[in-house]
Amino acid sequence: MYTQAMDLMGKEGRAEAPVLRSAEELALEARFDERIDAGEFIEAKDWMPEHYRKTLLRQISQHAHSEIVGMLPEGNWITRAPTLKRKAILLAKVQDEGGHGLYLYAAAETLGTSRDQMFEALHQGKAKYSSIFNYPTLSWADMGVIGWLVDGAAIMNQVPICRCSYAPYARAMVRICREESFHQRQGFDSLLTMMKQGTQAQKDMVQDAVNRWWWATLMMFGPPDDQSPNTAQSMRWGIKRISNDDLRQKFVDATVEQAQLLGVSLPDPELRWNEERQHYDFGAIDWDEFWRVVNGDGPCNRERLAARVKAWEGGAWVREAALAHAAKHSEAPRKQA
Ligand code: BYC
Repeated sequence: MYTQAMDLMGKEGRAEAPVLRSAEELALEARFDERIDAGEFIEAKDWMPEHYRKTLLRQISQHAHSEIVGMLPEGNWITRAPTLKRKAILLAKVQDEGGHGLYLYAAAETLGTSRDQMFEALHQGKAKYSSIFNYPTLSWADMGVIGWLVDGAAIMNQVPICRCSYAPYARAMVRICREESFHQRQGFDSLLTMMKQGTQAQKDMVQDAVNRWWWATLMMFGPPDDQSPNTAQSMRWGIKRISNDDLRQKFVDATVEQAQLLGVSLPDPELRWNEERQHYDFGAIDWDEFWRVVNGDGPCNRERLAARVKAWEGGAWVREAALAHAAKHSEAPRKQA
């Protein structure tokens, strides 16, 4: 009656001490797998394997942290935008990123971890966020390039997540992707204006920004598939729909033509169309640099984390005031009664 099975996959998907599971749990898991295979969505109240819950929590909280840390490099340029129109667009975009973070923290909270716990993990350097936000924004052209390349890569990665098997994450992604599409287009438009109507100095500034952001953008999609410990299981569960390498290839294929339209070159001498593969070939990515940045040693890791911790500490009085206000209101009806 109490047959037990060995589960050798630990919470992070890596081999750990065997976990013993009851027959009841195995039956629940078999039913869960059937639902995934049938393309059904999983809701927060539904039974799910612990490893599925932890994998989602890891990805969604990292995604949320990426959105709010991602406000910092662009936020640096709000006061220096060249025109009122560009300032209004940039303000709206940075505000959107904050909103995306909030939808995503809310989706992650449905998995049983509080927002405060997620913030604590970020502030202690235990939680990851996208490597791309550890690079500096050195010129106004970086704003256009972040929109065009970084948001472009984000859309490529995030559209498939709208079909993620976990419904609260999928629902959040639908709205986020609509806004990301505006972000990408405003970046392209800003660069096109500089490339078609700008001075030679402005055109050079755009090319310099493209040269600095291109490789870091390709790294956003994560390590190559054969070095990605999470991809196989996440694809099995319908959390990820397309692998890191396939998304990276789709992004390169789509971006080369956009670069031609803009009149900028991409900094890769090995980039060329491969008739046989019907895809662009591209040069080797510096994965040592990627891991250095992911592990905390990129150009701006310390600065970004310090800015988030400062914002958290500086906002303590707002949280306290909001809680005091809420407590006062929840007491009010009782006093009246
Ligand atoms: N940076 O097994 P893998 C935005 C980690 S924000 C840092 O392939 P997975 C925007 C990975 O977490 C867009 N770490 O993992 C905002 C794992 O470590 P752990 C952000 C990375 O999860 C403001 C390890 O490497 N988008 O658009 O299957 C302004 C092995 O990787 C990175 C998202 O967050 C990286 N680039 O796949 C402008 C999308 N790549 O967790 C724009 C949601 C990998 O085992 N996330 N790692 O310690 C995903 O789609 C997936 O999590 C990833 C990685 C494709 C990123």
